[in-house]
Amino acid sequence: MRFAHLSDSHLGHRQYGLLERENDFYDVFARNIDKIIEKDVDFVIHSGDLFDNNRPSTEALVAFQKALLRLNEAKIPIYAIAGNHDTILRKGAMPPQVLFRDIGLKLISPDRPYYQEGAVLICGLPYVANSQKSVLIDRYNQLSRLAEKSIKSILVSHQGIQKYMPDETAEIELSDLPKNFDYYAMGHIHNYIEEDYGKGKLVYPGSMEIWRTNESNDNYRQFGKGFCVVDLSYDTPQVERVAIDLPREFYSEIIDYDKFHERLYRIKEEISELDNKPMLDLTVVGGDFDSAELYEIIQDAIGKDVLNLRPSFKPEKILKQEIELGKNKILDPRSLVYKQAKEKYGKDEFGRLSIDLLDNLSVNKIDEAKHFSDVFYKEHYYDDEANNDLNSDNVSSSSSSFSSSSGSNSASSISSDSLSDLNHNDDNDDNDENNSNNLDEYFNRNLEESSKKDVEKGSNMKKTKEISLDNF
Ligand SMILES: [Mn+2]
Repeated sequence: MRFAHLSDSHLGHRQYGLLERENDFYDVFARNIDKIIEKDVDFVIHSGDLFDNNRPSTEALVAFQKALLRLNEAKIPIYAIAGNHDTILRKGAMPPQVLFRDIGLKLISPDRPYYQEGAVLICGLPYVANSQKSVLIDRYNQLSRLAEKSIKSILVSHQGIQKYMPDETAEIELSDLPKNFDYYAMGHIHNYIEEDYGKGKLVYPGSMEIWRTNESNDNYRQFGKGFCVVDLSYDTPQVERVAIDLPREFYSEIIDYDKFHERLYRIKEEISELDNKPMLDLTVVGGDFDSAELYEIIQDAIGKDVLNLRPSFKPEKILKQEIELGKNKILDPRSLVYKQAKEKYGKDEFGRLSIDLLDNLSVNKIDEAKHFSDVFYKEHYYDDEANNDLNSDNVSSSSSSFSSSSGSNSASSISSDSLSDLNHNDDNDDNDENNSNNLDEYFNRNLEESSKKDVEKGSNMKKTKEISLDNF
């Protein structure tokens, strides 16, 4: 029994507002599907963030439709969950994946939490937000009980695990995952991660393209971008990494001013060999120079040969300032609000709620933020009876819109709760990416002002959007 595991394809992402980059994402997705068909696997699992946002463009929908039809033709079923990017948080709201259910997509959702594929149980759930951690853990445990009865089992989940995340705002610890699955088909983290866990393997295949500039460094150089082919016929699953070439190179370089001219010349030579214009991020550090002048030199030398040029400059005096600012500079806003809320109210839950509020308010999602506060309030301050009312209310709304005509296999104990309402989506689909330097700079200057004024008013000023905050 062999299957392909992929994740975080982010169809529809138009990096830096460039149509070429949007097409790159479609192109690489199609080539991943080609390769999967060539590998002749028994089925496919997609672990979320199929689309870059919860209202995908027609182009993005068609890109997936094409892939699905080709998999159908090859008689390879595909299972999927929704990630934080492609779900909608509202009672009864449907993720775009629902569109494809009738043409073969096997959507794993609260209404249909598991499927049986031969001897393999495939179960899972869509992304669950930070403040709903207890719900997530309950759900994992329910699914774990199903797995106990199965010969082979796969858990599909789109969450961040603390151990692999750079900040302190992941939803779960590694040990929160039940230990009795054979394979943990994870999504959300864009790096490639493969590890033994319990009796099986835990894998993040990573994103399929470089979605954020810093992904060009991470471990992309070592493992590439792509998917995994997993063979379940061994005691411990065998995982084969399949890297798929990206449509264009992505350079992200830090150059000492001393070596600037030499290195620029080398880059010019390198990129002249490439078939497609690369993306280029250059940071020049140290020394005493005029940034505008240097910018012109770079632009003249290679401006025409790259698709996108993003230079930044840190001459000696700026470097000095950064050292003086010290540690605060590397604190990201999510970690900061998390820490402050946790300290102030003495409980982890408050920290988690504050992250959800920040994520949503910073992109003007007032309704969603309100939803989180409501759920949180009801969970923590209502008595049990009121809580039950809340749950039964959610049952009717989620099953009326979500249940599929053929959803016969779902376990009623699992499907009858409110997870569909707890989906969370950053929807950070603005075209302009922030690199961390800009973010830090901005953060140091404006956090206090903007968080007081803009967030309280509930208006999404452009500035708050600039500090919008999803990592993945
Ligand atoms: Mn993602």
